Formats: sequence, C-alpha cells, structure tokens
Amino acid sequence: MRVAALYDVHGNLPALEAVLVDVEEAGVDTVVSGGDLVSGPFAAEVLDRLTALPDVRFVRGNADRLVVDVPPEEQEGLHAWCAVRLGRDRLETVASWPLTTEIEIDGLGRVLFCHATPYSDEPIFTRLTPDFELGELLGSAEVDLLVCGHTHVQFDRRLPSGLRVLNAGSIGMPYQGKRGAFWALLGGEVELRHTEYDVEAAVSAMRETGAPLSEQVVGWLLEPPDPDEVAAFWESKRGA
Ligand SMILES: [Mn+2]
Repeated sequence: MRVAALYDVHGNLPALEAVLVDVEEAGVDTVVSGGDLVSGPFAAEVLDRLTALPDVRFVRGNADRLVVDVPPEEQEGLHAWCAVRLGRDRLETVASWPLTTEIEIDGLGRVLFCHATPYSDEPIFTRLTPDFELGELLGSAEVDLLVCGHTHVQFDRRLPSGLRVLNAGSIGMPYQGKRGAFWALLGGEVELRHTEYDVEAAVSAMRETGAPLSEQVVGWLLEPPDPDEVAAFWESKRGA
C-alpha cells in the first residue's frame, strides 16, 4: 500500500501535473488531497484532474472553505473568482469534503490525514512549536501518524506521546527556499518528496487565466521564502 499526500495545491495545475508524473512512477495506490486544492488560478482543472484518478480521497482546507463560502468583504477577490470558475456542481463537491480521512498503511499503522488539525482547518503549528503545545492542539489523536499541511513547509516530528506528525509540504505554493512542488509518499516508510517543474512557465500560464493573483504570491513562487524564516513567522502569528 503506497499513498501520496498531495497538499496545498492552490490551483497550481502545472505543479500538480509534474507531481502526478512522479506519483505514477512511484506506483501509488491511493492519492490523498490534503486541502487548499481549489483556491488558485486553475481551480476547476486541478479538481477535475484529481477526481479522474482511480483512487483518490479529499479533505477540506480553510481556503477551499472560503471558496465555497466567500466572505462578504472578499467578493472581488481570488476566492470569489475561483467560485465562478468552479460552478455549482464542483462547489457542492468541495463543500462535502470532510476534515479528515484515515488509512491503515503497512509499516506506518493508522494514518490520519487532515489539513491543519483533525478538528479545525485553521490552527497553525510548525516544526518549532513546543511539544506540549502541539500535544494540546492535537488532543488524543488515537492514530500512529498524523499527516497535515496548511503552513507549506515540510517537517517530520514525533511527540512524547509517540504520535508522529508529518507536514507534507505544499505543491502549489511552497515556502521551502527553493522552487518546485513538495509532497509526501507513504508506504513502509515516509518520504518527503520534491518535484521540479518550470515555475516561470507556470506563472505565465497562471497570469493567462485572468485570475486576480497577488504579486506577493507570484513572487513567492519565483523566489520561495526561506523555511526557517517562515517557521519563525508562523510561530510569531501563533502566539499573537
Ligand atoms: Mn491552508
């Protein structure tokens, strides 16, 4: 049993296509989409691409939720643009996604996939978050491995309780200090993976969609932020 954890695609179809080539080569049985899939320029295309796979499960991220239920003050923004692009049927599908999905994987045990935590798509934690705070945030998750995303930086850590916590990284908007798409391959062991693709061509294609893209976000794709600085930034937000 091999499972690919594909998180935080953020509508970046070229990045997803590149990863799916590696996923196929790896002989993956099941793909888990870990949330924040449809919030981005190729909102409909990334959803259709994953839905067409033979065995795929979805969990919902905070940004997917905001596309389904666009806040009144964001009616001109990216989430509203994505909602139009998706249309009613796809939005109903996204609205139906659960917060978690669980799979038993040989060598790893019970593996629970969520976007941020099993209870909410919003809490932020990083590789720097103290064990006791993370333990409180995750509660008594009665599984062996928890796979999350949301903060767009990969890590693999173990809590004193024995729970292993993995951040799969982000495919479409990583903060890893280098270009490419980041994801995780699970089966026997855990592999944190990096797939390269032509980011400049992807940015051109994204601009052609007409999506209201933030220049800051485009800048992060071309010159990815340093993961240690991002972890420190998230920790400062967490304490706020
Ligand atoms: Mn998120």
